[in-house]
Amino acid sequence: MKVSSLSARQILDSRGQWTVEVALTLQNGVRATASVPQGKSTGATEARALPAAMAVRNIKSVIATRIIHKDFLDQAALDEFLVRLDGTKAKSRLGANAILAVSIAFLRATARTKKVPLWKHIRDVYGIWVDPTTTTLHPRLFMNVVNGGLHAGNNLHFQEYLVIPRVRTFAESVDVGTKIYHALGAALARAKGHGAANLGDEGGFAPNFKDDLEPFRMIHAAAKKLKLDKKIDLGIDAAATDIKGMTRARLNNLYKKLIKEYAPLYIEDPFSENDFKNFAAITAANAGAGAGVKSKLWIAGDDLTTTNTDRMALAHAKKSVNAIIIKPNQIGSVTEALNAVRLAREYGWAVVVSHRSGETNDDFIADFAYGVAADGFKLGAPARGERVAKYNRLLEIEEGK
Ligand code: 2PG
Ligand code: MG
Repeated sequence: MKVSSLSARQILDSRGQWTVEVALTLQNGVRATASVPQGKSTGATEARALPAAMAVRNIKSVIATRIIHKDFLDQAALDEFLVRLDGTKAKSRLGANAILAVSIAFLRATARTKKVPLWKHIRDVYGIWVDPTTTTLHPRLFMNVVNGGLHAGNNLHFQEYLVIPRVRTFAESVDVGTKIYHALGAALARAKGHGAANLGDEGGFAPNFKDDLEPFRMIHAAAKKLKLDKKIDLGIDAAATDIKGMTRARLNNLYKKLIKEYAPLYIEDPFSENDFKNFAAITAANAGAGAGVKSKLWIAGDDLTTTNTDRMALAHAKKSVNAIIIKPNQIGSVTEALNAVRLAREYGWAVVVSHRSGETNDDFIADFAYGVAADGFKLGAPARGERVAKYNRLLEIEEGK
């Protein structure tokens, strides 16, 4: 597979920050574009994204000159070449954003050449048989309906309050989640005034609350009124690395109360990014490492593990988690993100693929989540164009496209 042209430009993400878009053409004339998202509550061990202008310059002046007319056997060959060309551990020379954009555009162009949907091509590249008895072929949707932490200007310590529909299809999941989302918005406006239905970075509601558990009370009440409470699970991304002014003991008490009152399915980053020990304690107390998708509580690493197989090995050795967030832009290439999924499966962890808080309208991540048969897909609220793009792509995938 030969690349005949590669161009790059800056575009805006959903927070009005510059990010990278590339357009790549293969020698067979097939063209594809790709743009990359950007996080705000980023882990310290994530691959380095460079300022968009620098990343664009690197794509044009370094990557393009080195890859055009070179023959790449497959996705892994291209990604390996890019990683070597960068030569640093954190991809800080060329930029993880520069490398990932090229990696995804190449993936998309290859899928188009094969005339198959992107998710199907991802399944081929992933290359391992997906056991239908141990993994869900339809990832469950993790819908972030209340925003706090760094993603909103309110008083919530936790970053994300997740509604996780427990139904069979994407269409039904979207329907259940959206009904609860709308009912919650109306209830918030009634209880706290109209401004309470304003939205945070990921499209969830973002007013001030009485305490960190009030959103759960209100989500549960809204679901119950709609008779949908038995069709959902609840979860949070605490994003605890960025929680200020709460001791570990207070956090632990809050989790105990949360688990007792709401029996959540999912807690992401309950402690800060190097606290492998306290992750292990909450995992052991509630679920047990290795039980993965069958655990009654998934304790997931995000800032802890950063889609990085070295960090994952540490977390595995210390029995810190039984689930993981996978974000391709934390590591910087499609192949490395697939390797992280593969290792998570080896460890028996539940796999939750995730978008970022700063998104573009690129819907690649929906195909990726479905392609690797993730157990969950975290994708924001069903509002704002950059979030809705992912929902609508899932609906298309379900129609076989
Ligand atoms: C997270 C993400 C996505 P960010 O912490 O899981 O929801 O946030 O992209 O800001 O890191
Ligand atoms: Mg997170």
